[in-house]
Amino acid sequence: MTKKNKTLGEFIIENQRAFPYSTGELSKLINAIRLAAKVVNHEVNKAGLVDVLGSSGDINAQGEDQQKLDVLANEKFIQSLTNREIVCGIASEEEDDFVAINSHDNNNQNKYVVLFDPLDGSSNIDVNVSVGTIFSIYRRVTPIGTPVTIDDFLQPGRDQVAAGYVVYGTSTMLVYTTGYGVNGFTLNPAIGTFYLSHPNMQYPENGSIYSVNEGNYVHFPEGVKKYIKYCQMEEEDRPYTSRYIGSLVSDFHRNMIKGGIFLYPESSKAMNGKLRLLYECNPIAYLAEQAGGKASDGTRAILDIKPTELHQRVPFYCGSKKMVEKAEEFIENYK
Ligand code: P6P
Repeated sequence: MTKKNKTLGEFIIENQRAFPYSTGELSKLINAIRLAAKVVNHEVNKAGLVDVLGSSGDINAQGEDQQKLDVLANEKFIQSLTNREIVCGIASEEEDDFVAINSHDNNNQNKYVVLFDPLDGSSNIDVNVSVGTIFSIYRRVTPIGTPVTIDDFLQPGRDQVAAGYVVYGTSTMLVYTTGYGVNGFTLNPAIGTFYLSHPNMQYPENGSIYSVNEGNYVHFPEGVKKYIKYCQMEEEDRPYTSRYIGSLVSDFHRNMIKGGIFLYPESSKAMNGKLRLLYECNPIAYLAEQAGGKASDGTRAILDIKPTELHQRVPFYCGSKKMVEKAEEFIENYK
């Protein structure tokens, strides 16, 4: 049984020992993310006090109004990853194209690329609802020492070497996996240290929470409508409880702890749904599978999808294995 109260730093070192031939770069990468998470946490927590609310006036790659904290979080993560001389390329929801990181000190020998949504759920910032950072890490596929190309970023989620999120909520947590289970660390803001609070997180195989924006119901495919009605029927262990925060990281985090399903379906308004494959669905799907859950686009496992564009969107059904399988059954039967 993993000892609680271990710090994230101790945990990383302990796991580093598990990979005797690793160069420690992945550990340095997680440490860089840890630092950026603490800086962003500080800014998010004081957002209501300092004039960082409201729009920066810029528009991001999604055509969405860019909140100042989005811009700040994006800058902090890029800065932290760049300063540590660890990655060779970065892709962000806030950047139209990927950013090549040329590290002169080690002659471009860095082998990891990082994709992230620096502040997901940012529309919730000025109403004091939890937001999050989501990150996804791959080894580059093009030769080390050459400039990164789009191919280094358009990898299937199954090839991630690590993924995780920071949830800036009632407490700030860093939850991540390197392919050996999911572990959650809670920040003690008084000393700026993350402590192992949720070792070996497991997705309950079943659950009684469903999370979907029911305001889009009329636009959903027939199978999704039928599944939502199934959740609401008074039968067996139902009706389920409806819980929807409108912040992916928060909805996912709650469902991973309590059991449940999150749905962001395609609709007549958005043929591929809203969530982005590379830096929202893939990392969340990797965590879900590592914790024993499931994530699909309604028919295919999210992690098996071969990406074609940096900011592409996919329908997203993620959570307790049996709940996702039941939703897929309805989607299949009413195609
Ligand atoms: P809607 C936040 O903007 C986000 O990208 C996810 O965090 C969240 O799950 C989803 O959009 C909410 O979208 O259309 O229900 O407001």
